[in-house]
Amino acid sequence: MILVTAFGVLLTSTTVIAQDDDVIITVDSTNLQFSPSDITIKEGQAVRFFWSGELLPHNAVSTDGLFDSGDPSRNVDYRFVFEIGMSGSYEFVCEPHEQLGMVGEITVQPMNETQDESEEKDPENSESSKGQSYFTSYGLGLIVLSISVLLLFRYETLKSTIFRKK
Ligand SMILES: [Cu+2]
Repeated sequence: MILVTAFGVLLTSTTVIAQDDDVIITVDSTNLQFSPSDITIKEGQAVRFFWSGELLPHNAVSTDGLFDSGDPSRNVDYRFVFEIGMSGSYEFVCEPHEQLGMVGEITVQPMNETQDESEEKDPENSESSKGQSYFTSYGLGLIVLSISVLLLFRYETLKSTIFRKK
């Protein structure tokens, strides 16, 4: 029972952490600006466009069509997750107020640099395995060569002993 409760608390707390990771973009007091308008996040993080009871209806639409909070509204709660592999820069606008400068930019950084390093290690590994197979075949050839030399040598000595007997 205690374990179940502890697990439940753990599960709840991780969910809360995931939501805490969200970056909330709202509308500032001028009613014509996103706040904050320029943000930097990491892959796997979500951006939440959130406002309620605004004076004017707004929306958030990325210029490349990746995300769209829908029709402009005084109440918006729209969450978009930037998955792994979606690093880059994304500009977004509020369609009714784009001309008034209600625009923003989301910069998504790669998850971590160590992942790239591990990917770089792969070709090295295949190269070393190629080198290994090269040495294996080279060694095998050397063994075959030494055996044939040994046989030839034995044949020669055998021949000479036969000749001596004659
Ligand atoms: Cu707007």
